[in-house]
Amino acid sequence: MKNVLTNIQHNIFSNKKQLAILIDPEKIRLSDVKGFVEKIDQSVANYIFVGGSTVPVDLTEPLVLEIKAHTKLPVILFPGDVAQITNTANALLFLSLLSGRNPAYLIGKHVEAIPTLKETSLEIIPTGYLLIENGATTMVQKVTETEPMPSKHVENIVNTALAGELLGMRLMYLEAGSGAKSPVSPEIIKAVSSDLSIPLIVGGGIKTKAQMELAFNAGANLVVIGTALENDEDLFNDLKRW
Ligand code: 1GP
Repeated sequence: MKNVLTNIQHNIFSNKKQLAILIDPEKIRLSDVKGFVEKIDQSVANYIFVGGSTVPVDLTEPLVLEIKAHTKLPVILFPGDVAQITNTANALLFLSLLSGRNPAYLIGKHVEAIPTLKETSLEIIPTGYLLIENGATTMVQKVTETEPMPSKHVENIVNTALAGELLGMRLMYLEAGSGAKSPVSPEIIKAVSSDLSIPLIVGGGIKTKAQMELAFNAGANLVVIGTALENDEDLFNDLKRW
């Protein structure tokens, strides 16, 4: 059923905070997926994102199948590359890296993906993706050969997000980068969310429940946590279903 975007919108309408746990196929063994997914299932998480910047071909599909064997939560692809697209997931964030000026990540990879997507049953969700500087060089920056947006240029970040909305994007993702030192600031989240009409996703460097709450309170509709849970599954104790 193609209902991921509708579900996100419905939850916003009902004032529900939404959490996605990101699983990077390179960072988990298939044999550990069951235990990890059971913890996700007992947490407040609403979605599982799957993806990474440098995932070898053929790792994504077996991972998605293994995740789906153990949970009914929707699995949403958050791909770093075309090779990470698999029909076994529920939805695909069709990401355009609006913060950068590398045509490959603005439109090129999308054209490459069409032969796969023509036949797909995936729900495809056009998503604007903005990499915001966090004080350290991130993998996204290296792989895409783009610069992140300076965090002090708040107006430019807001304008870029709004341009994405006017281009027809259905979600906007503010990204500090996987394992970022510090997450996107509440100031930026607040400025973007108050002008934006589409759902706002915030991720990168969120390591604690307090940081997650800070992002929600600033206006994030959906928060993404990956690295912190890879490093310490005890964080699940703070994310138990309320
Ligand atoms: C990365 O936004 C996601 O693309 C999640 O970031 O791994 O730092 O939680 P973390």
